[in-house]
Amino acid sequence: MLRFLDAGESHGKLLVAIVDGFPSGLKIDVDFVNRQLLLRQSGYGRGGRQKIEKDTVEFLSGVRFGETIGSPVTIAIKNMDFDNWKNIMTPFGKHTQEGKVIRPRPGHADLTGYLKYDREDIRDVLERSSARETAIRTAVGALCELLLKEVGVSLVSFVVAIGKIKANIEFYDDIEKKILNSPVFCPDEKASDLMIAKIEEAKRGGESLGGVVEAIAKGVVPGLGSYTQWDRRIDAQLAFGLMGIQAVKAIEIGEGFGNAFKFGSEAHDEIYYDNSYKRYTNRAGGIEGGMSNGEDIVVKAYMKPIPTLKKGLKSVNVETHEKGISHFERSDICAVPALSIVVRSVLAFELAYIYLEKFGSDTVKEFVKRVSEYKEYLKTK
Ligand code: EPS
Repeated sequence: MLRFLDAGESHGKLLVAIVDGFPSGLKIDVDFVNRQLLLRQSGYGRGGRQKIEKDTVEFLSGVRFGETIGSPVTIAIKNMDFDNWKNIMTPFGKHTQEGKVIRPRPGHADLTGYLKYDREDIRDVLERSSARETAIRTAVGALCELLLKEVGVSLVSFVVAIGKIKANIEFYDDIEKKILNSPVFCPDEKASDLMIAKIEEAKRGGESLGGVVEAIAKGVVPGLGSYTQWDRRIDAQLAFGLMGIQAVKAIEIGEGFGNAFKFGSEAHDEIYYDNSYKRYTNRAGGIEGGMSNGEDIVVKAYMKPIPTLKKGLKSVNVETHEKGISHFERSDICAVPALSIVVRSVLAFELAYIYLEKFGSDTVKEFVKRVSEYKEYLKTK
């Protein structure tokens, strides 16, 4: 079973993850992992922190001579900013009031975390609830994407909305190039410009912005997941993983939201046969009956605006109960472009998990063989 745990505070020494159940024999393309980390950092709308960090992955276990060996893979990313926070984030140093947070941000984990873990300083909560953690999850997902590539699965993700600005996505062959040409990772050039203007408007107003991202997995075999138990449904598993991303408040599979308002004949994807079973449309986002159906898997994640606003929101001082304005020190204005990279990684992890569950194996060699045998079998149906 593929699984991972991660740890690390936003301004602590490092972020770390142990990935367990990863098959042996995968050649690690470190450049690809670092490319994804760089992209996650570089979308338009980020704050000052990204000028300090230079996220790169370090392998601490489970890899020898560039190849996974079957044992747990431990990876780490250093927080460069730790040097500026040593006094505040030290595990054993002298207690300091420096950097103490006492006015919780509405929409953040601040207040409930402070109550739940009985802390005096909200910093103890915000350090771990911070979306900085998505850096290590991006690295885990990038590893999984390398594994999926071995069985012909490819992923792409992009931004479809920032605030009220919506993109008109047309599927060009060179979509990846169009995504990377856009500072907000949106393949619609016009919308991309409007999104940048919207982020600037938010910046001037001391505001923050949310939005929507889409991720697509191509080349996924039919039959992943199962209708036989509720918790084996692939749509349930994908939604679980994706909802676990900070600030994501809704997940859509295919045209899940829109289909609720249509007649059945407008919502379903009619079937034809052309060497394999195909659909005229893909409104279901590649999933029917809790199983992949062989079409592209299409998911969207909806992100709320970041709760750290320069202009602040009404809050309360937790030491005096006096009215006040929520805490602000430094923040991103919009992290939706970053989310597109994180969603791609989380989708890769969930798909790798489900692939290994069906074709489970200890080695990449076996895994690839079993998937290709299954593809041969499908041709006989
Ligand atoms: C975050 C607050 C900001 C973000 C951070 C997430 O950090 P800081 O308080 O240091 O300015 O930049 O995200 C990252 C550091 C990252 O790498 O994504 C928060 O409160 O969630």
